[in-house]
Amino acid sequence: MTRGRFILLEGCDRAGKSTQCAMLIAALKEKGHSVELCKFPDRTTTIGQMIHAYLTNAKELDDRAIHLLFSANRWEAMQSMKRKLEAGTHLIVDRYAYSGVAFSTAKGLDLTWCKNPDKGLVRPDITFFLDLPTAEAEKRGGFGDERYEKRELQERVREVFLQLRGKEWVMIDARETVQSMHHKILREAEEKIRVGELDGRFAEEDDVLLDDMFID
Ligand code: Z5A
Ligand code: MG
Repeated sequence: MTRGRFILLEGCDRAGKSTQCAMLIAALKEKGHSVELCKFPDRTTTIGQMIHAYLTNAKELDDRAIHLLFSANRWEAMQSMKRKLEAGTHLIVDRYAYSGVAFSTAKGLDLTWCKNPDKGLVRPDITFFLDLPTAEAEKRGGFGDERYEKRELQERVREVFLQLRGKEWVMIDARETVQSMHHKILREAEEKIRVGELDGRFAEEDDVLLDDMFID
């Protein structure tokens, strides 16, 4: 049995990450795959509740302290994520360490410092980056409700995201319709899963989970 694939959706605010995660999970399940969603921040844990209080302006925290909480929120999920991947379940992940580094660096923290706490997390097999101009994001539902939903910050976040672009990234124009984005994401995700299952050489090389997020 091959391990599950780690499929990440990252990108700008309101770009449709959560919408696309739900559609991708439904489509892959219908095709008989074992698939689960992981969402960061996971606001259900104790650490996640502290993050939620910060994002909704109910609590003030030092920029470095909140950065470390976002990272800890990923580390606390790591054993369970690894177990699921090793058991052959594909994980569809809604935001991850790229968001962590992009937001904190855009606030003024040092890029290398921001990467350090996430070093060693399991690396995604494929990352879809949903790219949306801030002016378009502002027109979409709910923009402006939380702490980081401000135009200048969002523009800096996008610049850092693009600096972090890895070789596993697939760029998706989030100005397209929900359906058109879904078709592209599903096609690429299925291809990634198919290669993992059928290509012996690839599967063998890639059999071990890559615990090397941000390790050069
Ligand atoms: N953050 C951080 O600082 N550090 C970290 O380590 C992590 C996160 C992991 C909360 O994240 C904040 O935490 C976030 C980054 C920071 N801050 N900001 N800003 P979150 O993931 O909980 O945020 P969210 O509330 O889910 O928003 P989102 O992720 O930005 O939205 P989305 O998932 O990309 O979009 P959506 O919910 O699918 O869709 C948004 C709206 O647009 C909705 O009305 C849709 O119907 C509409 N939509 C979606 N697709 C389309 C298309 N194609 N066309 C037109 N309209 C569309
Ligand atoms: Mg979302």
